Amino acid sequence: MYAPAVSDLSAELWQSAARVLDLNWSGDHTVPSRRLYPHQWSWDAAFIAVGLAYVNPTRAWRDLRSLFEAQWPDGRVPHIVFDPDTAEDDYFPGPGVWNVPAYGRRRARSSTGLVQPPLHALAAWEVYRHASAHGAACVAEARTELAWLYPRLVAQQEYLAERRDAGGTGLAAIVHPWESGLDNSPAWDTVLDAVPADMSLLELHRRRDVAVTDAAQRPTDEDYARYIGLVLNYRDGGYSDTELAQRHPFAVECPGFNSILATAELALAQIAGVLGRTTDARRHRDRAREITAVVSRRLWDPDTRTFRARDARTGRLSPARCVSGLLPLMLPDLPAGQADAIMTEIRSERFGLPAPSADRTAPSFDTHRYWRGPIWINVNWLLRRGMQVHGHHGEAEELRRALLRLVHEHGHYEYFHPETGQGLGAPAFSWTAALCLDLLADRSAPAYAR
Ligand code: 2M8
Repeated sequence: MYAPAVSDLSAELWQSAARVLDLNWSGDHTVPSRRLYPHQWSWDAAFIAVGLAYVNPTRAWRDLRSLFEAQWPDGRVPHIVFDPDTAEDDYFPGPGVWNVPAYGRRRARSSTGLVQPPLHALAAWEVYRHASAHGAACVAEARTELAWLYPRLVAQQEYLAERRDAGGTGLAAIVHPWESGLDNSPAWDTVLDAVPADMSLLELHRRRDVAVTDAAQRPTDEDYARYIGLVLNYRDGGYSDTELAQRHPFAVECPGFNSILATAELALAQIAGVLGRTTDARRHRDRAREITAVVSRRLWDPDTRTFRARDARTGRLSPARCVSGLLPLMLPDLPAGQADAIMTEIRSERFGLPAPSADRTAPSFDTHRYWRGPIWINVNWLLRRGMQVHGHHGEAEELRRALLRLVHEHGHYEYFHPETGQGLGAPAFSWTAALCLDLLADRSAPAYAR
């Protein structure tokens, strides 16, 4: 097994992280957590591949392939791909609720109709970039896999850019909080207030998450009633994106999601370069610049000098300051004044390092509840990349060490109490383990070609 030589490497942490990934390998893909999330999740697969690049690159490619084999004909990559060997009752809402046909070659695997942040191009690039450490056979494998993935990654971007531009602004809108990956973030509160919470839906369908995790660490029943209502509305419209803003009560432009969308274009430019597609590489870089310009213009609140989610239906910015508003830092072409403002926000009492998922000083801040306060490793990993992109190497290193200390002391939990560090949610959680491997190896992030 490959182990990097870094001074503060904890052999124990490395071994335990690799063990978590082994434990969660299903034989076809890696599950986020055996008990809580027994299927394959989209953006989890990307973070997981970043870690597998060190310990099992073949499995990293297998994970990505497995996800993209379930891609829809319209290009969308589903947020969950269901494992046909897992019982309907083991996850709610399961395949019976979504009622999606199995797309692709592997006909038994159905999926949801939602998406998640498109991090896969970045993950594929990271796995490729690391292949040479494993020898010539791995480099050859990586080239084959990149060539297979490239057109699929492009189709994923096209779906988001063309079908999800609900506001006609050049940004992709999410149609459900689950699409952000930051499910019950306060960023969605004002939009969700206008979505009816039909509690009878929870009598029809029993929540499984609160049977296996502490309910105080999960979204409330009211949140879930709204989530299910939104799923049913989108499903009953045939998962169509036509006239979204008119037909669907939730269409939101998230700064985190769109920053990842632009980052994906930069990773695609690198991949196209390796595949000898020079014109495509230029086109991807142009797209990244275009998306960055719209994020910078449309999701920026000049009064508070922060990035916010925008309701594509009403045009209103969310009043909540959340970790998603810090993620435009990942964009190399973000104007320096905005990047500096994000760093000021990170250093303020509202956040600090590692960054909690939401503003510590807001009344909605909750130290235990899911995306409303706890610290998550994945968004901090993205923030660290942003700090490197904008030259804040000292703080990026401080963050790397703080994240490793947190996991070392408390375990590979899904999320962490923002004051005590206590592990919350699922133990033995895949992306925490996977990103620990990357943080331990401490490869510096690439300066993206502009
Ligand atoms: C959480 O979301 C799922 C729904 O997609 C859930 O709560 O059941 C989120 O943290 C999401 O970002 C993550 O991808 C998923 C699996 O880890 O869990």
